[in-house]
Amino acid sequence: MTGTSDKRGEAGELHQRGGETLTTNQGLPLSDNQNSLTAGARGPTLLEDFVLREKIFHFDHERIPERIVHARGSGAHGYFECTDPIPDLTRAAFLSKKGKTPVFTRFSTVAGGAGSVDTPRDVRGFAVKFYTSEGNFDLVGNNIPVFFIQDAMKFPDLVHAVKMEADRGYPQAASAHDTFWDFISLMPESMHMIMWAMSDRTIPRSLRMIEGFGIHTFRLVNAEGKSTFVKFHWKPRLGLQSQVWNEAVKTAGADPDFHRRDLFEAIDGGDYPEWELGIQTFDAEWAASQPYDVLDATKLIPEEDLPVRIVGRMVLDRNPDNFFAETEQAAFCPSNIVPGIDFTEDPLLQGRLFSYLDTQKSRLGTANFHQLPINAPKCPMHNFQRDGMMQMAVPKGRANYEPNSLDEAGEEAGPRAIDKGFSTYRNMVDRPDGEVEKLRVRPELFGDHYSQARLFYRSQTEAEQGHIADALVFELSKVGLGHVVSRMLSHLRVIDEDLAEAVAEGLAEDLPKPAKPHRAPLDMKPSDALSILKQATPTLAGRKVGILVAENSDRDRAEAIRAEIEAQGGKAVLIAKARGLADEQLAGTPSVVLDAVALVLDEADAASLAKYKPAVDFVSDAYAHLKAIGADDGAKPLLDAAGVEEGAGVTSLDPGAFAKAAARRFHDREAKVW
Ligand code: HDE
Repeated sequence: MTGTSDKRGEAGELHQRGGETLTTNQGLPLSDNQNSLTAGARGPTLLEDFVLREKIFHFDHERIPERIVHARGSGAHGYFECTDPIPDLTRAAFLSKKGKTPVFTRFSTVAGGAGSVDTPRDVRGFAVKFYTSEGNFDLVGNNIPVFFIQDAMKFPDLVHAVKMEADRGYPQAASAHDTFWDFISLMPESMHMIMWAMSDRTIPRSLRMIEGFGIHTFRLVNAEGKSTFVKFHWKPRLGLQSQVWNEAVKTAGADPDFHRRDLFEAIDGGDYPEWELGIQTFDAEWAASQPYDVLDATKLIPEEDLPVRIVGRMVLDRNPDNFFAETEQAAFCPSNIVPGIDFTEDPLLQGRLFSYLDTQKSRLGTANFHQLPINAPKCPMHNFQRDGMMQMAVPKGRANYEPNSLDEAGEEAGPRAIDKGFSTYRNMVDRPDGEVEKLRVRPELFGDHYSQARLFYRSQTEAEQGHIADALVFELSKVGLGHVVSRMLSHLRVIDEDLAEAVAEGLAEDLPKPAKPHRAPLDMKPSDALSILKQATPTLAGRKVGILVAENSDRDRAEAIRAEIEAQGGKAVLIAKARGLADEQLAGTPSVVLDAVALVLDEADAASLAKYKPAVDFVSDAYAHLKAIGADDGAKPLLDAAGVEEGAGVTSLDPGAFAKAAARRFHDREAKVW
């Protein structure tokens, strides 16, 4: 009996602490949320306990199927602002006049599960839902402007091949394994994408520092019904920045949520990430004169051939209130378009128009998923679709069909289609004899699989080309099937002989005969816009600098460096081995989560830190990851222990000189460190 009254006391106290009254899902006020209903204090739990049953029942069903691809993602709310309206090109309201449109954006990796790490080598999804006044427009893109395959028919094979292998259930979130490379080696059309996937684009420093691409050619349609082809681009205000592979690997361990945390903290701290929306536009005649087919998603349009025109900007300024309700339940569909935007016959896009709608039913369990707050349009929505599981709306009256004349009897007749509503652009695919031919063939120019792979590779700096070769060596070294490695080398020979040789040497393999291309590759003019390093402009914006201090440090110097970094838009934190001496503790802040380090130490402190592994790693990793290191003579014992040599990027502690170096990475160091 004593037990029973104690229980009541405990529950009562907890209840007092909350604000609102705790209830069941039915609204029944509860007096005890801590103890099951039992027959006596030590007796069995009673089946009657509906409070317990409801709570456990709901918990048992908390999880929903994760996305088959792009399961791991992070989202944020914000707005799109049209700054340069294009009513001449499109009648889409949100692009026709200056003004803001709310958005929700979700970034993702592709291969890993929902709980996988943020920094594997992988493509990043970049999906934006625009809640426009004419309905939701979803621009569901990636951070790479091309794709692995040309036809939706191959997507399930691609995804099966890259995901964990069917029998063994690994590797998680990695393309470095047999089945992926087996598939790729049999798929010449993937070669262009493989160049991008093996480049530093797939190991970004931050989601705030990636580009986005709609990939497919879409149409813009103006008020007169004139169609213009368009490619969509997102360009990050913070510039592009990648990690070094070794750094990405270590980051996966140091902070599995590196990108999610970075996005959340930036927005939480008022440092709102921003992208410009750009378009490349062209007509059918221009398209016909290019050496590639604009309906082929494995091809891009070089910016040098067709400049990107900026029409607006997107700012992400609000974190989700609830990860599950918003980020997890967000349902993007490329088929969500608005009047003034339309599809093309790109066979990859056509397949996507079915898949996304279909998959939401499986993930969210009902055809009414559009009623969830994150998916619901913010403009009025009326139609005759009714019922279904989890119907939230309560339509009135009898008018659930069309046409009807119920209004003649004085009843509500329901909504009507209007002339200026969406109508599909009438692209004439008819032959002169009036017949429409349906074929399962690819257009001839889709058969050029290597020209743009070569263009991408040859547009990179030497350091970036080295990274591509290293990435291929790493990935292929994990492939146990000899013939697959050999087949990949044969493709690389067609892309670029030097690349093939570098990879073959790294793998200690002989070079096989080159692959036989369906169409001989062309030498396209290299494009600087394809290289991260050629476009890089040094900046501290969005970057985080660590200042290592100890007992005897010159605090004024450390603060002067912090002030300079912050004056230039960066973040700076003091780090020390001892809790209490600085903002963060050295053991928990390895330099992989920083962009540059300054060592404000006297010789005694540096000598003692030189015997402390996390301190030596802190410096040697920063050095190996090509980051600026600011130090003076005092830090020498630690620099020596970490193997740091003088040279570019190793500066004094002068705040100006260090801040200048901290704004970039030093790729010329690579030959020394790797
Ligand atoms: Fe997706 N893709 N995809 N994809 N995709 C999905 O839809 C699919 C493709 C992309 O943050 C799925 O809601 C097919 C290209 C992003 O929620 C699924 C094909 C591009 C996201 C699906 C492609 C993408 C997805 C899984 C070949 C870049 C995450 C869950 C025809 C332009 C969206 C879901 C989010 C998600 C199918 C190819 C981007 C299964 C069939 C090309 C960013 O429907």
